[in-house]
Amino acid sequence: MTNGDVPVKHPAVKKNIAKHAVVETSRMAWWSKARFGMFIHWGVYSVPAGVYDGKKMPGLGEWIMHDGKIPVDTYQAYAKDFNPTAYDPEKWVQLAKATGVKYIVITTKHHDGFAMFDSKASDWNIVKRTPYGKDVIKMLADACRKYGMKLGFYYSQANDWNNPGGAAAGGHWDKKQDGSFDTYLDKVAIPQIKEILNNYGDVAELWWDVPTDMTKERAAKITPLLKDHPNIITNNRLGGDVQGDLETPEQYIPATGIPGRYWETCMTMNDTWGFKTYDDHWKSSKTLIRNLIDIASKGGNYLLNVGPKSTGEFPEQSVERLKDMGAWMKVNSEAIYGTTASPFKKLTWGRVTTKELPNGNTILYLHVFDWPANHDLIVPGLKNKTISATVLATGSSLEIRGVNEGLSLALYGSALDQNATVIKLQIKGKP
Ligand code: FHN
Repeated sequence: MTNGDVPVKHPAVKKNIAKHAVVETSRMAWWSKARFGMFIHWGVYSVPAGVYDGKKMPGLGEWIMHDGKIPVDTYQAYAKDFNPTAYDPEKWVQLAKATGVKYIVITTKHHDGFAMFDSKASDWNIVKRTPYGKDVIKMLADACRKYGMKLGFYYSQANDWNNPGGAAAGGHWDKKQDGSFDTYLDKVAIPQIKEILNNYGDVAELWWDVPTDMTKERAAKITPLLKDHPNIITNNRLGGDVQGDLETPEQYIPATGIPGRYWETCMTMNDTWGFKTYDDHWKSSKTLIRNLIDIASKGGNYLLNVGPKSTGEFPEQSVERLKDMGAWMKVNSEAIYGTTASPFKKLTWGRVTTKELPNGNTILYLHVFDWPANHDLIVPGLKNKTISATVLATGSSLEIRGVNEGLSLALYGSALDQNATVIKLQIKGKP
């Protein structure tokens, strides 16, 4: 899994850049300001949680049926043990808000075809097949509405390893899954997309994924379903050359952002989207905070994943990191929300986010990752600008000196954790 700065690799994205200039529209305004969302991958795969036939499975938690070539009847038996009695959606939403997240995108149906909502199109769902028997998507939608959290839905429109005819990257391993893909689309996917669009209130984002066998003709049967929902933001993964609103770099941060497109980097905190008992490659809270800063400094959004357990609780390691991020955001969120990309190409000491003010002035937020040993932070250009500089967290002002290559800012004697320092530069006019 790659993390950090990598060049934009996808030819399709390069094509998008040519085709789709970013047109700031009111429907994207809330999203552009948000900068930070929470992905939630939750399903019946949280029951095996990475273990099948007594073996620790190496792959993604939510891919266990595919990777283990688990027969339909064996896999569907997990539903009998799916009883998330500790599920408390209000607690989830309150933690998301305290973390500084502005929207949540949850899996309503992943590739295993298990609907986390009460679906009339397939009884392979949480209401019909589990002892819990409740519509967890409705419960979450109610909690989001109560606390003013925007809610988006992930839907695996093509891959479905249980409903007959659903696609399966690499082909089905159990004949029970065989069937016509177009019949699956007509009888399961399209009716379920209508259900999630119409039964749970406002949908902020629709997150398609893995468009196996999705032709332009098939995609053209799905896109009209959105015509009565003009404000829903969609991504670039429906298939059939439908570009959607968002590019979706996965597990990496494009080195120069994706100019000309809205983009949302989705990432895990460890090595899996769906919960696994045995996954201990957890990124540090500092890394997660720096990812958020890096992404915002390039003009993108961070969609950070949580994989709840089968009990309905977030893993302890996720909660710990969300609380650390919330503590940082409590002090520094002004330097993330509503900002745009840095005006500088590459800085040795950290990242910059920008805020252009209605009065024509500019705020630059300097996110200092590595304070220079000689205490002098060089900011290129700006030499003859009228500037004031304060430490965001404390308001204490800094000494500024013009130097050849720009501005030198000295921060002496700060008690601040210099790895988390954000300096607010207020500039008269443009940088
Ligand atoms: O196959 C899925 C995977 O399970 C996960 O949902 C990620 C999240 O972006 N998307 C696909 C892999 O690209």
